[in-house]
Amino acid sequence: MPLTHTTSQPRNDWSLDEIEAILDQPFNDLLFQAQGVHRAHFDPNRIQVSTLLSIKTGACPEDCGYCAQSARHETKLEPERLMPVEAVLEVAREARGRGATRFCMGAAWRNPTDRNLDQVLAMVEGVHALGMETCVTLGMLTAAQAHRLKDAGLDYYNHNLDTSPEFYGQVISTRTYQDRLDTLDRVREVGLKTCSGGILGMGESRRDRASMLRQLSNLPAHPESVPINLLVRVEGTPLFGQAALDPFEFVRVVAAARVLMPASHVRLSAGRSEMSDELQALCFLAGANSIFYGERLLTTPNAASDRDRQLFERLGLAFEEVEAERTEPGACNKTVEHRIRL
Ligand code: SAM
Ligand code: DTB
Ligand code: SF4
Repeated sequence: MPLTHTTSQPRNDWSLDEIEAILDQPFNDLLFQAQGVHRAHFDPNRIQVSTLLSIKTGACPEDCGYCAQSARHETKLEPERLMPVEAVLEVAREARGRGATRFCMGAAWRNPTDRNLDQVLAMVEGVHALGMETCVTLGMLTAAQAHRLKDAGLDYYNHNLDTSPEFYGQVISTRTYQDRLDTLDRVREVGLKTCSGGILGMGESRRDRASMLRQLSNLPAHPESVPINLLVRVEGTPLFGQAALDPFEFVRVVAAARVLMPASHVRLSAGRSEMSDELQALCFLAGANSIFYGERLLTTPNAASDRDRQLFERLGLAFEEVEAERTEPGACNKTVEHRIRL
């Protein structure tokens, strides 16, 4: 019996053994399964694009072992205070001018203070007024803060589980896995769309990768966006010397994410600048249908925009944007062609 039917409804009762069995399949069988699921839910030749901006950089009190922005690691990063609202809107306008329609703002905080949040709300309102979709990632939130973000017109909140509950303690000690699940609950409960995924290549096992996918796919509602990051090995972080992950293992996880969360956008996130065109193409074949577009991620370089444009042309892929419900009520998931101007 197949492990999943391509037309089946999304499930949130996956067992770890089922997910491991999906990951353990011969590579060609796994990609065939993922392709079937992908084509049942999406146009396979359209990719959603988001643009990222770090609105507050570095000096973070958390100890995430992968992160350039932790004050506990000796990295070369220059900390920067929370940007003025107008400066953020200037970058957003420029991104919009190049064709971007979703703007994601990241802050190196354990959690925002209410005063910080006031400034972020003004950014969200300003970007929303530009007609762009908005996403922020600010760390842990209270329910009241989640409400305020929703009221300001925020569309998505990014908060990653990062890895399995079992491996988590080897990477982060200053916030618990349950803290992350609690923030995701609060965000979902106020009606925000969730963006949640993890990082591969931190020394975790395949079972850990299955366990992380189980956490994500068994949430009460699948995250609308699932970023799969390949560890960017930043000098000065504890994970700098980590051995490179087998690229086919990365593709397997993308494919399994597609099978487990069939209607979610699976985002090929950090690490693309180190990936060959062929590896990225395999990820798209495995069901990845979203990327970060632009020269930088938060603090590290992203794949160059002209390289992305060429890759998309060579693969016959078009950039798409999912229209926000607010612009066309009842028309969510309507896909429109989205051309990036360089
Ligand atoms: N400070 C907030 C938090 O951690 O919740 C938001 C920003 S944080 C940089 C967002 C996510 O970026 C992390 O959860 C992690 O998954 C990803 N990330 C950070 N550094 C990374 C790296 N070196 N390689 C891959 N992903 C990374
Ligand atoms: C996500 O999953 N990846 C993005 C976004 N969400 C915020 C961040 C990647 C950061 C990569 C390292 C850096 O540039 O600092
Ligand atoms: Fe801080 Fe977020 Fe980096 Fe962790 S991932 S150190 S919380 S900025």
